Amino acid sequence: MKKILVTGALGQIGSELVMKLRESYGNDNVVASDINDKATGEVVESGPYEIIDVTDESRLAEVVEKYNIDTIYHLAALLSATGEKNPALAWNINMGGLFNVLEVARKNNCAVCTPSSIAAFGPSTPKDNTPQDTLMRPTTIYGVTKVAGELLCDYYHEKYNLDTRGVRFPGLISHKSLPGGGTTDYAVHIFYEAIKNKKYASFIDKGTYMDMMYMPDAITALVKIMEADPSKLVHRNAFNIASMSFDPEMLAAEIKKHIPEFELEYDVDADIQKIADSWPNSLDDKEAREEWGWDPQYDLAAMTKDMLENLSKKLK
Ligand code: AKB
Repeated sequence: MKKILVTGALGQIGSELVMKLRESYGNDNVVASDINDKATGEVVESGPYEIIDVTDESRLAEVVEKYNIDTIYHLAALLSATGEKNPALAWNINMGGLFNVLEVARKNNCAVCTPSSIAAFGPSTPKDNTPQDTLMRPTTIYGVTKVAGELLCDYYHEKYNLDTRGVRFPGLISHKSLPGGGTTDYAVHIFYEAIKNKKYASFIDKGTYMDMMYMPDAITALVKIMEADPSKLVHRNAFNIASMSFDPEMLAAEIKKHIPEFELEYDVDADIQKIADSWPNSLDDKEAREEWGWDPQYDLAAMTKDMLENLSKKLK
């Protein structure tokens, strides 16, 4: 049986990934960790929980040794909008944290899964149907840490034969935990406001297309890539994955099918818009489909329906 450690376990992805992994591998075999020392809730209460600051390598090593961990899902990171406000902190957490995880994994022979992002691309990348292997010159500190992280994971695989794997996540939409500090967060906030106030002022401008994904597909991707036959993986650490691409108008039109009174307004944040403008409109995920059977289940219509149903119950 696998012994798994998840860093950043209380974040938007972690809080759902931990519960899914515990369902599959058993509660005691999945150790959740986060920097939060006052956390409560299902992640903390349904299995082991450890406080870890990923910039502290010795603490990471202590937990890995204590539980005999063989697989690390490393999710702790600062996102794009927050990163631009404090580039030094973003570098420290994203690169320092990843380096520590890889070193501890090397010394304890753990497999490592770290998500990259559409942010690894930049303005000179082909915008539409962005290929798996292409020009990558990101202009945000978050993007710089993501592309460097992909290369670092490749390096540990090549040099130390460490089993490193990962995907490039688009904006993730979910109803359980809110995202924090991302450029794509508008696509989550819009649902809360649509249900509560029947209107939303978007900080991303009309006509700005970005890839997005519903959380159940994102969780499946993380589980599936770690279960994939390693001999079939050519692009280990940075698979493009995609399921839908839309701009705020398209998303609002879909929401209106369920809430006809809903109104979309704009209050564009120039700094965040600049980040969005530097990212691709849509990725080509052919390699992920071919190499490990990536097959997303939710398109814009299915995601919107499910989000509204679940959030309406939650906000009642
Ligand atoms: C962000 O907006 O920063 C993230 C991402 C696309 O990686 N959601």
